[in-house]
Amino acid sequence: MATSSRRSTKSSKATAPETVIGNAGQLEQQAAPGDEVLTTAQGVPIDTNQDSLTAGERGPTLLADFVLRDKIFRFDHERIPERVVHARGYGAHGTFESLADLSDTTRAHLFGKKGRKVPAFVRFSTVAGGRGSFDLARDVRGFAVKLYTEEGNWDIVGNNIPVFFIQDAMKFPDLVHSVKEEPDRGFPQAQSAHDNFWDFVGHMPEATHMTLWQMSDRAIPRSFRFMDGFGVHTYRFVNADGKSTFVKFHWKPAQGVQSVIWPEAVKINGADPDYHRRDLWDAINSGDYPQWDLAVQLFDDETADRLPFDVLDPTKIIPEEDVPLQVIGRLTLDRVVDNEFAEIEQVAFCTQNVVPGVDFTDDPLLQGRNFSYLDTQLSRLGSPNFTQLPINAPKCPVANFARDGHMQTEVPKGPVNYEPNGYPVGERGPRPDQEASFHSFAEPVEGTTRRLRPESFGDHYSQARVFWISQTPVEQQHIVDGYVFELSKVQKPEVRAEVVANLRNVDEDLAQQIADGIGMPLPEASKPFMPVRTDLPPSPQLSILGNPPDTFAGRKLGIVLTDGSDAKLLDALQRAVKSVKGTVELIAPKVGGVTLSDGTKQPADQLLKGAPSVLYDAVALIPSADGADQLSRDPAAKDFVNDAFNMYKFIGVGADSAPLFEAVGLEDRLDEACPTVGTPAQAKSFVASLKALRFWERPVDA
Ligand code: HDE
Repeated sequence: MATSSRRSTKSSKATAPETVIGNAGQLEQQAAPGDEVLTTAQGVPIDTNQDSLTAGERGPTLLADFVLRDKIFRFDHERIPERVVHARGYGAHGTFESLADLSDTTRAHLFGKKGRKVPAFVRFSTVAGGRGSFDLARDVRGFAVKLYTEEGNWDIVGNNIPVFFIQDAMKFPDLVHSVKEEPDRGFPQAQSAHDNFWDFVGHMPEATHMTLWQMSDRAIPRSFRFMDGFGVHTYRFVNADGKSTFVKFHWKPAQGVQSVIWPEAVKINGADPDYHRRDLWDAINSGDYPQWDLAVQLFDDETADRLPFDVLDPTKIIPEEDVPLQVIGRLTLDRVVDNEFAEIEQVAFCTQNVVPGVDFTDDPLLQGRNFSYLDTQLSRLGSPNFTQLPINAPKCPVANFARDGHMQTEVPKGPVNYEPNGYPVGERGPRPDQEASFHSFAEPVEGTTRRLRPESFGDHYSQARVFWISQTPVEQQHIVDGYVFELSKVQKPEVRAEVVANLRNVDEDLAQQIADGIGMPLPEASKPFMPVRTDLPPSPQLSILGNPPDTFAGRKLGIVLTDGSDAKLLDALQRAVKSVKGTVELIAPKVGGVTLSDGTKQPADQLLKGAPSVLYDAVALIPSADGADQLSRDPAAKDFVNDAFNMYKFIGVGADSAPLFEAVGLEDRLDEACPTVGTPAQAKSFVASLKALRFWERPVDA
């Protein structure tokens, strides 16, 4: 907005804004020195922001009131169509640094030398829910990265799950229709737990692998910071000689991968629907910058031919045990957005945004995406000039003969908007440059035009089985629970049967457990297109719990205080958490705080009734004896303890808190993850134990 001197007040009066009281008591702050002057969109300064122009004191509003019309008009058009998928998301700015010289493999300038840095923007998202839905839906998470390189924008538009539901773009509209709200009733919102989704995937054996991932803990991440990212498709790196190497992209979080459990997700969605976006915002603003390594799997045509799956099939992974990961860069997110709409909502990712040295393969899903993303931006952002929006604009020179269009913000100079032309160099406009340019990979292509799925895409179950057998028993139980929950929301028994019939091809025990959980007879197995391979070994890398981060860094301890809580103990807990790079939130019966044992007044971060323990990775309750007595009668305090216990969390049990634990009947069930925390030394050892994150051994249904 304009801030010329004409627009800032010159008044030398007091700096406090002058508050004018209107005829009917309405308050208005008039511009003070340093304020910008309020104007219409056309820049006309206005005298009041409270009242419209009427004829007479109680008379009609006049059409002549251009100030009112300008304001309402701008407001009426504030919303744009939300994304047709991935509508709910959140993002941040950062930097990507190359950690490898890959010039033998790709001519991308970024990887020409170790240490090259480019600005980055990342948007994380859920898929099915609308823009206002909750963060902890059971859903795939989008992980879309825009790298503003010297050779143009490179977008890696990935997910936190390495495979996809379908093999061909032709099925995408059907998939999305099936998972979104059912069209007659307009619900359920942001969840796959309904008939249409399971009906569709039950009829699509190729979706079986992805649904196993979706029912696993991967679909309920603890935070965006604790997720993997995957490019999913096989791409190509192409070097200066035009030689291609296949590449799969993986983002590995330095923070480790971590998820919540389903009963926790259900409660978090009510307690804090913005749990994930708040987490990212808070972490970055506190200087705890999340980082991911960019790792690649590089392989040649011979390796691709040797693998038991088609590398063009996006429902398959390439196990890390077969083609190991190689770290080539690091992404750091270190700046929150200034404006959610201008940056997160208007950012436009396109899979076809690649740079010289990066190219596509014939994965049919990827080919379809290359059309869809550009196309969708037009209906979302309204103009092909969306590339000029600050968040989308490349940070390298852009020069071509594209002109005009809605919302053109550039003012091209000179008479030339075509080529070839006879104007001299300097006036004739831009020209191609062979050396610097993107050259499409010269791929030999032959064959007859046809609409047929390749047979090499036909093994729908073997990798689903690999995923299943690679999980720890706790993770397997979560997968079973996920299916039982979702299929219990399905009303048609035949839809449930179809899904379980497919799962019998993955693992009989899995199918049986789900059937038992639902209380249905085991249906006959569906007939696989190809024999299922039972000889493939597990891939330990596919388990989250088998690869624990072993740190409390970036995690949060919630401490419940009352009047009289031990000041020294609180200090010891806070110091210990800080030393392991975690954070603390203080919770009290009143947010105004408590008076500690030494008489100091300690403000709280949260009101106990507004901060259930599901919001914390671990909790400690250190009330005074009187405080514990009061908490023992407080339903919010009892839920706090019960949930923490039933969700396998570490609980620091204050020395005087017995009445509370007795009130919930846990006094005899406290285990090694519920130690007494009464002294600073106990506080220290309790915090040291938190790196295990959960105590899965706890028999919660005992
Ligand atoms: Fe997307 N997808 N997608 N998708 N997708 C969109 O583009 C589409 C697919 C992914 O934060 C849309 O700008 C088709 C796979 C992410 O802005 C749309 C197909 C993967 C985001 C679209 C797929 C993704 C999108 C909607 C199958 C993981 C959010 C708004 C052929 C590798 C990006 C938009 C953001 C968004 C189409 C499949 C990831 C409609 C046609 C596979 C992370 O263009």
